[in-house]
Amino acid sequence: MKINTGKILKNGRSLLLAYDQGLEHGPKDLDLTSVDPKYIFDIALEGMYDGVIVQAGIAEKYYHSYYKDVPLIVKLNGKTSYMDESPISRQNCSVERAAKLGAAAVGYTIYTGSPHEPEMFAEFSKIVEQAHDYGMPVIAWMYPRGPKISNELDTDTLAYAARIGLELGADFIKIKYNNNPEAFKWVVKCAGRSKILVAGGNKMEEHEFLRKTDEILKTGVAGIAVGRNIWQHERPYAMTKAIRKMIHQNMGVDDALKLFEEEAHKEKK
Ligand code: FBP
Repeated sequence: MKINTGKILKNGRSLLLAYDQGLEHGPKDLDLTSVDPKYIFDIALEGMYDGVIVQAGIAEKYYHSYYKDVPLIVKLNGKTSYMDESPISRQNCSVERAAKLGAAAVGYTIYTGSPHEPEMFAEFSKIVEQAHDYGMPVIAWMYPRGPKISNELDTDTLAYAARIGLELGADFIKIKYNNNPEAFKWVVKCAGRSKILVAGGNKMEEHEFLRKTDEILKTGVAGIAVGRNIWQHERPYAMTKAIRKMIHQNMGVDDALKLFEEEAHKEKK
């Protein structure tokens, strides 16, 4: 069966909007605006994202035909911030349910280095098999974490996580950036034909985020899967336009910054 990556990947590049933080971190990440999933789906649609990532419950209640132009990515596992010692994230949604919800792809987090790694490997492998039977691509959040991991951003640790993602059958690997572009190229290499998407992280000042995105894109990744740096931003559409141009039209960071300023000014009016 051919894996249909074309819905979430355009000319080898992808810009995804992540909104599973309500479960992963709790409402502390949200405010009176971003607490409403409709706000995020509207940004995803108008911002022409290549996919929006949510848990099944949110997909079920908020993703409907109006949003059909935004590919839906259903996260199949999740854990709360109460579970940080020896993390395990168990499956809470089947591939079949995701397919019924209209998913273009599914996602699953593996905490490499956790004592519960074997359970997550086993669940993930079944998910890959089932999703591929539907022709659906699988995105693996490869996050080193647990007592054996002293530095989640260590290059060898990230490279190992990326390699595991490839070997377990992930089509895309979502991973954190180590702020070292030369070293990160090795992480990208280790992922082989699995495509790397970099996670956004805590909200930062827009100039910093755009500069970081530019640096990341030069390491050979397919794109980014960003959350808080968009929907916690007071100008999410201006941010989106600038990032989209960088990802899909190779716009340089200085032009992207200029575009952000212009668009932010328009958004203010
Ligand atoms: P952000 O861009 O907001 O960091 O989202 C990316 C993401 O991978 C989310 O999908 C997920 O909820 C979160 O980061 C998990 O990060 P962590 O486990 O480090 O809190």
